[in-house]
Amino acid sequence: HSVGIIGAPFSKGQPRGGVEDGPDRIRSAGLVGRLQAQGCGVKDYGNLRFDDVADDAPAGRVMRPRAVGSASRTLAHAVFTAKTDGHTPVMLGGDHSLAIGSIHGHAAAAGGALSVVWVDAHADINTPLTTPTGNVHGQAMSYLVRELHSKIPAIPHFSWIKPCVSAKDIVYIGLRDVDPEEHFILKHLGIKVFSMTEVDGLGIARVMEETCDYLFSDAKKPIHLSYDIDAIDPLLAPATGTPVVGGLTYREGIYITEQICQTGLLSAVDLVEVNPKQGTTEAQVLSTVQTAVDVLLGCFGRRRGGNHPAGYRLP
Ligand code: DIR
Ligand code: MN
Ligand code: MN
Ligand code: MN
Repeated sequence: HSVGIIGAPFSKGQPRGGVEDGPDRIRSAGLVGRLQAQGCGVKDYGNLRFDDVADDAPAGRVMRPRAVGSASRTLAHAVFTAKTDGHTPVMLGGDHSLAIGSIHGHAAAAGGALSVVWVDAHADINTPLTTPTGNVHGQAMSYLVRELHSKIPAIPHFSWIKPCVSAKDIVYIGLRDVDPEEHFILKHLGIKVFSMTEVDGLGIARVMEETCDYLFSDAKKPIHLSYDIDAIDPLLAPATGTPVVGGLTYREGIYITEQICQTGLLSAVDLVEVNPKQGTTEAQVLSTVQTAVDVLLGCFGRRRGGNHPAGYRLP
């Protein structure tokens, strides 16, 4: 594997400061060295710099539309470049509005259809007209899904965004805080959802088996894994903007990545919503950041049963 790390210190898809420190904190926890130690090539593209937008009045309910639209466009280009350089992009957020750019850039580079596995406490599929908060991190998916295109009004700095994912190519895992309008959208479009209720009922092994069966029922497509750290239980990952009780355990959260890695189809990853300022102690921040690192190591071949390099010989 060759991993292309893209830091995206962006927070304007939601109201809380601090999430822009996610990329550097995740790097400081040793991400690059640990990926290399498990045999991954790593190119760190560093942190993106996002344009300041002076006048960014809401567009209808949508908050800070110009900053969000332009940051995601910058990120889309960076992901496209990393992909065409031959790397598997790992976008370190920043908030989840960035998935608009990440998935858009990935789809452009892949040239054909993608599967999206969205691991999150939230569905992030409010449209600009249903959003209760105006925060784009709660709307990211709505701009990407083809079947919602007619429900998306024009928004300044969003006109470059073309829907690039089909509803049937999406799987959600970990949901436990879904707005009524989002729930209607998920049902209406027949989107595959493994909420925490299904994780409880089936167990994570069945959930991942069914996820893979579902995604591979037609053509095997490259997988975009968009992993919101708030999918993990806040007892372990408290340093995030919108924690929700009753989340994935460490073991469930890592098992998801091991199984996605096993498919051999993982093609890009987002790790978002690590917000060091939302931790009340340094221990809380470290627990969140270390969990994020382990999620990423699991995406790129780390197995809890152990690993050894190909061609290893006993001395
Ligand atoms: C809520 C909260 N559904 C919204 N969403 C997210 O703002 O649309 N919180 N993503 O993290
Ligand atoms: Mn999210
Ligand atoms: Mn979330
Ligand atoms: Mn969120």
